[in-house]
Amino acid sequence: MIDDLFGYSDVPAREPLADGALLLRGYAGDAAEELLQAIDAITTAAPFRHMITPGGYRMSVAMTNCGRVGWVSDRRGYRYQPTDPDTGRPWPAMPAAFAELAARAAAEAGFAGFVPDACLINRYAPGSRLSLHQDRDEPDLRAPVVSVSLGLPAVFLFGGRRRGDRPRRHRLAHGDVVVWGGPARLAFHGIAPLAEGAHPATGACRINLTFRKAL
Ligand code: MD3
Ligand code: FE
Repeated sequence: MIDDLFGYSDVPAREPLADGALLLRGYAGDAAEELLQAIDAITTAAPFRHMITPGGYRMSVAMTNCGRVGWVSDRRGYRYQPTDPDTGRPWPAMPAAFAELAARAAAEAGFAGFVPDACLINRYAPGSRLSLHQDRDEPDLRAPVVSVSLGLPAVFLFGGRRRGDRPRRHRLAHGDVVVWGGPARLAFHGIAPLAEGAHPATGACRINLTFRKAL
C-alpha cells in the first residue's frame, strides 16, 4: 500500500482486477525514464509500424518488438518470429532492465521464475484503439503476460472468457503494471480510443509494453 504522512492509505498499490489479474499501481514509475530511453534505442533499429490484420485492416496502434522473437500480423495471420519483417534483421535484444522489471512484477503476483522472451511495444496516438481480443498465440499459456503503461492514460476494457461478456473498464496510467495469469490469461481485453492529451514523459501518446513467454 502507498501510505500517506499519517500511515493511512487511500490508494492501494496492489489492486486485484479479477482472479489472476493483479494491478500494481505506479510500480514502474521509478524505471519509466530508463524504459523510455531504451525504447528510443529499440525504435531506432526497429521503427514503429502499423501492422495489417489477417482481414486486411491497418491497425491504429503502431507496434514494434524487442526480444528473441516478436509478434507480427499480416495477411497470412498472427505469429511470433525472430526477425523484423520490415528489415529482415533480428529484433533488438530485450534490455536486462526490461526482463528484470517484468520478472519482479510477475513474482509479486505469484509467478516466480517468469522469463519473457518477447516484448511487444505498442504506441497509441489519440484516437488509436485496440478492439477486444484474446492473446493466444503463445504456446505456454501457464506463463503470465506482464503489461507496463507509460505516458497518457488509457481506458482498459477487461472482458470475460467469452467475447460477449460485458467488459469492465479500468484506467491504466503512467507507471502502472498489470500481471495477467491463471484464469485471466485468456480473458478478452482491449483499449478504448485514446483521449487527446500531453504527458511530460511521452508527449501526445501512450506506450505499452507487454512481456510474454512466446517460445
Ligand atoms: C489480459 N495490449 O498487446 S495491455 C496486447 O495496452 C494488448 O497495449 C494492450 O492487449 C495495451 O495484446 C493491453 C493489458 C493486457 C495485455 C495482455 C493480456 C491484458 C491482457 C493478455 C491476457 C489477458
Ligand atoms: Fe492483448
